[in-house]
Amino acid sequence: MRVHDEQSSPTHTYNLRPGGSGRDHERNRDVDSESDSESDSAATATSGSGPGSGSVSGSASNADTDSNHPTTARTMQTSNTESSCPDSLIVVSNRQPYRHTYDEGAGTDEENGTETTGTSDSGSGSDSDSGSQSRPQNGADVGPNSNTNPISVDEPTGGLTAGIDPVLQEANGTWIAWGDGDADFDVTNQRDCVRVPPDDEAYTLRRIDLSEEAVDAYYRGFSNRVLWPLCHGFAELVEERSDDLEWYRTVNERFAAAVADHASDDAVVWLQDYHFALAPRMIRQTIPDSASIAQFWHIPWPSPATFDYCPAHEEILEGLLGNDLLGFHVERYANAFLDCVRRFLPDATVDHEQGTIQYNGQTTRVVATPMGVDAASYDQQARETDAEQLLSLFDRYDIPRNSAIGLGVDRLDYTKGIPERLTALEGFFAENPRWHGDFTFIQKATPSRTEIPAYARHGDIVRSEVDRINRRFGTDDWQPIVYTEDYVEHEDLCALYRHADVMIVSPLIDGMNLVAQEYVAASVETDGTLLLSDRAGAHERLSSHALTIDPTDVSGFATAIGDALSMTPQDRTRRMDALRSSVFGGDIDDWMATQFALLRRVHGDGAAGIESRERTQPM
Ligand code: GDG
Repeated sequence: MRVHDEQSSPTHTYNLRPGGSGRDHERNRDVDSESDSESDSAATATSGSGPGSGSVSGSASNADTDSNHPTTARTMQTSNTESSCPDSLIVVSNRQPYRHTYDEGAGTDEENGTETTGTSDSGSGSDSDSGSQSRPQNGADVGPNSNTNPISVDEPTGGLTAGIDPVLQEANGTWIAWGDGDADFDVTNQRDCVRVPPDDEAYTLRRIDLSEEAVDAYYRGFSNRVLWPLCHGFAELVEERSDDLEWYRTVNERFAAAVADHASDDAVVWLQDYHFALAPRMIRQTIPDSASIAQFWHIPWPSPATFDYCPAHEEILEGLLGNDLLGFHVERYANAFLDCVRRFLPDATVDHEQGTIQYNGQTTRVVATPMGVDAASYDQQARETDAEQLLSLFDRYDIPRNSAIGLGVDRLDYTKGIPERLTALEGFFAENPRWHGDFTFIQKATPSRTEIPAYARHGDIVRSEVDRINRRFGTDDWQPIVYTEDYVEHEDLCALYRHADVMIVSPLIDGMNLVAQEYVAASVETDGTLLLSDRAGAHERLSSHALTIDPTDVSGFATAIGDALSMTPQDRTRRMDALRSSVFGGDIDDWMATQFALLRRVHGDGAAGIESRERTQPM
């Protein structure tokens, strides 16, 4: 079965927009001390030459886009001045979709600590660590400051960022994100806005300028030293530093204030992830009642016993209950959230069956909507791989050409179960000498949050384990584990996915895990096998035809590697066909369409329009 052949190219129209807003763009306030509230037209004059298209004007003549939209109830309104920031759909994320940087040699990438020449990892787009895979557009001219180097623009090429970008282009909406590029504020207007994409301006990117201190405390502090470990059940790794929570509040306030700047009566605000747990309530207090607020929480939600360790846990819950809609990947996280509200906010009315919470006169609907990947594009990219490309990858990594391939692709994060995977591989090689030289495992590990001690320690453990195992089994001609922290180009990643005989996805816990789905989408020969941890959100979608592993059961894990390698071709294909049906049947476009369908219901009818709790899509 060739599932991909049955997929039509995704030309979804998202019937989200509630109509043109005609709101004047008077700024309520601007907490960004660096920027002021100059008029839009004055702001438009910023930067005569800019990146990509060579223009950074706030020109917003996209009414035509809307007129092509078959399901829009009201005609989309062109922004009322050149640099007005349009309304209706407002996306808020930590990571921005486009980043402007000066071409003056490589810098250090915030998210992965590696040198960057315009690529930023990886995936979801909701986080610096899981942001867009980006590719640089070639540089334009200079910004208005003294730096005369050309400017490059990273643009999204994968993951959530790439999924949302065309929707915002269609909706002429607004995206609010941290501006982390060194040229970012040299191309924005005086309201910190720039029209994007650079070569086809369609929506407004509003950048939030954060000081190094703010980033360290909000992002590397409360977000990733407290919320990340807690939500993943690693309470022992929580590191509380004195100012981090206060900075987290401050940064949430700044994003909330930016939302208020752009929110019309019928705005739909869609926040991404755990960097913004407090913002929804702040936003609710400042934007019109008729506007809707939704959030997708991309990581797990912990049990009440674990969440009890969270500083300001009531404040966090109250913040999130500013949302009309709160989404998780899977039911168990949604349920855990409901459990936490019941336990820590006794005044809230929690209806587990309906998935609703009444608190402070507001209803929040909690849903589980598993996220998919852009399956068609992984399929297509994989098909474009040629033999030469594969051979050059074998040569690059010094892999014997006849070797079977195993693959792992992860951020270097303690949740991803890489040490456990290495131990299982060691067990496999110890028990199966006949595979020495004939099976090579490639581990791509993307350094992440390296300034945080728990991550630095984890990276050291992984690297030393790889060395130890390679010393134990390696020969002059063969290393059992090829380990790389280098960024792998999208095309090469798809080639590796396509040709990997075994893909190992073994997190100790994972909100979803996109890599598992990407592998399946790129397995165009249907001859690979997925080993999948029962603790990944993806397991709920893919368990029936992946080989399930408990990542901590080293011996069972090692056996499963052997089972995968010795599986009959028929069994492999049967399983992979079924996996591909799942992955193509619930791709990123389906997920987006689901989000917007839910948003519309919340926006239009409130909780009254919702009959029952949204269930995780069955396989
Ligand atoms: C969070 C949640 C949830 C990695 N290295 C390279 C590269 N990648 C890409 C992969 C994939 C992405 O990074 C990783 O996504 P994951 O979903 O596996 O994990 P997180 O980064 O932890 O994401 C997670 C996700 O948000 C979405 O909600 O699934 O549970 O933790 O897309 O392909 N891509 C390229 N080169 C690399 O070297 N091109």
